[in-house]
This record gives sequence, structure tokens and C-alpha cells, in this order.
Amino acid sequence: MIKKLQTEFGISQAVTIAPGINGLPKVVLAHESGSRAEVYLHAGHVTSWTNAKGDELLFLSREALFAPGKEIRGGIPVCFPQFSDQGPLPPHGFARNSEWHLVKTEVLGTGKVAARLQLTESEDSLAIWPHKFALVLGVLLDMNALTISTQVVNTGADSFQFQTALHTYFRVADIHRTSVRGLEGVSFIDAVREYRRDVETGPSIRFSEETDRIYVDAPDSLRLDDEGNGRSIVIQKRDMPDVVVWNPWIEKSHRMSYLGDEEYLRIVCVETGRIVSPCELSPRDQWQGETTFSC
Ligand code: TA6
Repeated sequence: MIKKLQTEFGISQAVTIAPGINGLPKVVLAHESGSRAEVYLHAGHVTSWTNAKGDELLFLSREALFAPGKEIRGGIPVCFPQFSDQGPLPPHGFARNSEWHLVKTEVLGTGKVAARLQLTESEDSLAIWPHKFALVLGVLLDMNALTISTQVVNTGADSFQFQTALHTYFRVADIHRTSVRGLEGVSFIDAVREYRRDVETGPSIRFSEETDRIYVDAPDSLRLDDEGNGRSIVIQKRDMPDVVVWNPWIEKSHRMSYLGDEEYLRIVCVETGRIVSPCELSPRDQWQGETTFSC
């Protein structure tokens, strides 16, 4: 299958389809500046993004599973059609442990390298979520930026509601020397304190315990300061109103599968999506949102 995909979608010097971990097919995007990204057809999962200097900016657990039907711990999981355990589906929905299809690759005139993957309903998904849909993931690699877009199309005859988020795991040198800026004054739901509503009072969020907050209608521009690595990542979102800031800290890390006990020290999740007010689509309606990371 990989050879067939390479023949159909490979682009010299820019796009390669190759066997990844456990032989699972991955799409490797290579920008002329030296920046790279990798996205697996399994789960439609971006697992790596390195900037032109060669810095790996995404976290991937050393214990991550790469197996059919299993979610990957790290990278950019696509949460759909449910966020977390906010419904009857598996946590974060079924998109992140489904097999996606590669539908397009391209090098734009600007030199940006693009790949588009798609997930549609299956017997398995219809059995737990009786709706026809198309979920399209766009991955756009530039010299020092990565844009991820998600589009949801209702291809069925009935309306449905969904939540979606990019559950991005950033790799940092040291969680104690990490902060997230841009959320001052924003209302949030605190999943660590019985989902109590609160308001962010500080100019930046720092970490000293399990942190799991859904910021509602957050500003479109945020900044992650990875002081230990001496770098910042700017996060710019569009039509993704909500932001989740998460670090599992010690106890939750020990309880979680496929995550090393000490790995919480090098993770911060800054997730962007449509969570608090689920989106309702009538037949043939569509929704699209995107987030750009630059560093
Ligand atoms: O986004 C935060 C969260 O909902 C946490 O409550 C925690 O359960 C985490 O997601 C788990 O995400 P994962 O991708 O590791 O399954």
C-alpha cells in the first residue's frame, strides 16, 4: 500500500510516504528551509514537527502505541466528534483511533508543503454515532510554522452536533520553566476542581500541579514560553473558540497508560477547538477551523 501511495502522492524533495513506527504508513512533509512534519494515516495524527533549525516542537511519549484501533499518546490527536468524556463515546471520540485516507498533497507557490487527509463514517463509527460525515484534516508546513485545519461536513440526511479539538502536545525542556500567555481575564472550567467556573487572573499560566482547564471563547492569539529551551511558540487560531491547558502532573501520569512517569516534566498541552458550545450541522452544512503554530 505504501508504494502505491508514494506513487500517487509522493512529490520529489517535498512529500514522501514511508513506513513509520510498526510499519504504519506516514506522510513526511519536508520544506525547502529544512523544517519537517510527519502525519500518520492512522488517527490522522501529526506526530512530529521540527522547525528549520531542527528543533522537535511536539511531544511524543516514549511509550506511545502505534497500533490499529489505539490512540497515540502525544503529537496532535484530533478529538472528534466528542471532547474528553463529555458524552457516551470513547474519550475524545473515535477519530483518533481510526484509519484515515490521504486525499491530496501539494507544494504551493509560496513553497509551503501541504497534505490533506480525510475520515468518513464506517460500520464501526455508525454503530456508536449514527451520522454520515466527512472530517478533513489539512496539514500545511512552512519554514517556521505549521497550520492544522479541520473541516467537518454533514454528508447525511439528519442534523448532528459535534465537538472537536486539536489536542496538541508541545515538548518543553522543563514544565517548571514553562508558561502560557494570552488568557488573562478569560473564564475557564476547571476539570481538576469539580469543573468549577473561574476566571484567569494572571498574565501567564505556570505549572505546579495537575492542570486541566477549558478556557471559554479565548483570544485567538496565545504564546507558549518554553524558557528552558529559550524559545516561544505563537499559537494563532481561527474559528476554534475554546482553549484547553493541560498537564497531568505526577499522580495522573502514573495512572495514565502509554505515558512515562516522568514525562509530565516535558509536556504542556495547549488545545484549540470547539468544545463548550458544540457545533450543530444540518445536512450538507460544514464547519471549519484552524490553528497555526509558529516558532
Ligand atoms: O484535554 C485534557 C484531557 O481531557 C485530560 O482530562 C486528560 O484526560 C487528557 O485529555 C487525556 O488526553 P489523551 O490524549 O492522553 O487521551
